[in-house]
Amino acid sequence: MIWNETMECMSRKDMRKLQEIRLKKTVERIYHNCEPYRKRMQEKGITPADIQSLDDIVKLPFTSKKDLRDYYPFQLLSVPLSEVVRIQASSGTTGKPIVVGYTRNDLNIWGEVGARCFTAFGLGRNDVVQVSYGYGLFTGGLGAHCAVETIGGTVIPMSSGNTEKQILLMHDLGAVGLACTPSYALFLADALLDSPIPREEFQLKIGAFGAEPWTEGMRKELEEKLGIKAYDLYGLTEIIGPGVGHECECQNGTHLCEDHFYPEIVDPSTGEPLPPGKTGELVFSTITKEGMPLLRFRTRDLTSLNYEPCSCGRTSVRMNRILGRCDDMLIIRGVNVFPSQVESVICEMPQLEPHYLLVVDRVNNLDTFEVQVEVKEEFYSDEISKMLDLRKQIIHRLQSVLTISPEVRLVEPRTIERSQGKAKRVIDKRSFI
Ligand code: DLL
Repeated sequence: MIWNETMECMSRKDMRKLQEIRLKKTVERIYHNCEPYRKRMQEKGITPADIQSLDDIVKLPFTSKKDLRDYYPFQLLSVPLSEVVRIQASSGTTGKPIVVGYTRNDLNIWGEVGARCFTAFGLGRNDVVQVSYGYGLFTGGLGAHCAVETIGGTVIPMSSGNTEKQILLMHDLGAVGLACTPSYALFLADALLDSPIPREEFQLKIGAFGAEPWTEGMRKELEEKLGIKAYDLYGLTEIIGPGVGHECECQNGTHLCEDHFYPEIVDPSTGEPLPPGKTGELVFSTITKEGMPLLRFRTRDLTSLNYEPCSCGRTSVRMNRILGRCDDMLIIRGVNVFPSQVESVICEMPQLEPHYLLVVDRVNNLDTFEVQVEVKEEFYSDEISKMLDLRKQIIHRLQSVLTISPEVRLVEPRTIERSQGKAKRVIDKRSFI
């Protein structure tokens, strides 16, 4: 099912026309209503009249996370605070959070794009959906909540935590959909296995997973463990929250709601636009938002775009799996390493659980790199030679993917700390030196 066929299946030519009209209007509005943007544009010597087509977008200044911190909390609003009906904030780890204000209309748009996502996952008005993303300032809980309500489904506003109750309600209320981070879904999958309630008594069929990078291997793991179809849900606070993009039944790329969020891919180091298909940093301009519209926001997410029509019938551009964030990339002994590369190796090996941790340090001016990974119960053995052999196999595979060789520490099942929200996969002790 497609929620909004007009928008999701529009010809590429008409989509560009629509985006152009919306971009021009947004630039006009921002220029007149948001001082920091006006100043930036004046510094670059441009006015809204310079933006006549989508190609002119490259003339506009970029916006970064730092700008949102510098203009905290409300200076990037393009409407008076009286028009703002909701505040959300991102789960920043350092300093001030990133605060975003939404007007009533922005919330309607959020509901609309969320509805497209959950419809594409195969959910509808007859389905019960358990939302186990955190509720509060984080956009996951309320974003997924509003999406399910918009399609007329029945939402269980569970939030994260309280595992026993998660399992009890999932069973008793007959949840068909589960919306949470992939790492929390793994945690719930283990809890489900431990539960005395037999799997056949659960109705669960569909997972709406996102908020952190995950691999195809992790999808397979989740689909097998939970007996469901696992779909990618993408979004970020600054743009709107979950609902910026979603997979469809083809599970072959994440469709972006590009009539609302115009995407570009740029070279992360130079900011130069890259052609379709090339991997680089994803950049969004919101072209319908009122409260805090953003121009050319640098997401730090690394991916590529595919403009081929999808066999599901949607024509919207598809984003390939996010490789990681520019700031997640580790440089170890001069080599670029993404946690997702390690995850794909771990998920390929039947002896391993998809729970892992990368520990990087610097000893005597040399980088050390350790991968800790859990071994499945049935493969965990007291026989040292067996464990050494497995360790050797893992090092070998990691080396062929990463081109550097890590230390590997095999740990017992269920010893690596579980996450109820976004997983923490890396401890880089070098940052404290
Ligand atoms: O994580 C919004 C969200 C909530 C998306 C629930 C999906 C589901 P932030 O906390 O601002 O917002 O974090 C945004 O998380 O730039 C990506 O790096 C990462 N991210 C989000 N979704 C995905 C995904 C929410 N499907 C940042 N795949 C983004 C990979 C994702 N990374």
